[in-house]
Amino acid sequence: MALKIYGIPRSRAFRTLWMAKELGLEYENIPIDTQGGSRAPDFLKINPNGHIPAIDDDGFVLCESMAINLYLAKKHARGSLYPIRFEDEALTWQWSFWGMTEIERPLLTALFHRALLPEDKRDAKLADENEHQLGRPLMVLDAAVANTPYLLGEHFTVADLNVAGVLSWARPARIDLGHVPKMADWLKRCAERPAARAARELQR
Ligand SMILES: N[C@@H](CCC(=O)N[C@@H](CS)C(=O)NCC(=O)O)C(=O)O
Repeated sequence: MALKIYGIPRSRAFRTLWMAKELGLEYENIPIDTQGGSRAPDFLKINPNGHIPAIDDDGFVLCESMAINLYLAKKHARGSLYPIRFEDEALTWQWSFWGMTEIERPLLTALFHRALLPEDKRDAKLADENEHQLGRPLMVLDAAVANTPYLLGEHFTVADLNVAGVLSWARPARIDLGHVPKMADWLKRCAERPAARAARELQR
């Protein structure tokens, strides 16, 4: 049975769809939306949290975008997208948790208040404050990719995908990346991968 990926591509399910494309997996995308779909009784049986993405991998159900990507990469791509060395695996977790805890919320707040909310509901000051909060973490990321093309070194891994997946909101949120040029180059390298492009196509 093909992997089922629940969630419309214009959501955090984008991260999982990008991973599925990197891995060349056969999958079925079930377009659960955020306008009620994720709270419908049938979907709550899949993810009682009422959030997308979630997957059903031959009966194994999992939610949380970062966990899903770590699972899929470890299952299908140990030694390439998923590292083998314990230390590299730990760094992969570090960067994935970092993406969720250090940058996701301020980035999403800026995105909502600059692009997603109806204009009369946007708070420009709040958006600016949240962009300001991103200053330090983005400098940390800039330093991490100053001397190597990817977070773990020479090769793109799930660590890059998970962090770049979150940072795919930077452009629509109009985050100024001028002070973090190495990070901006890294983000471009990640975003230009064929699998990332293919996943973005699904958002059109
Ligand atoms: N930490 C979760 C967050 C999931 C999440 O909040 N997804 C949003 C869409 S991007 C959602 O399901 N919103 C609809 C709702 O909460 O009803 C993850 O990374 O998977």
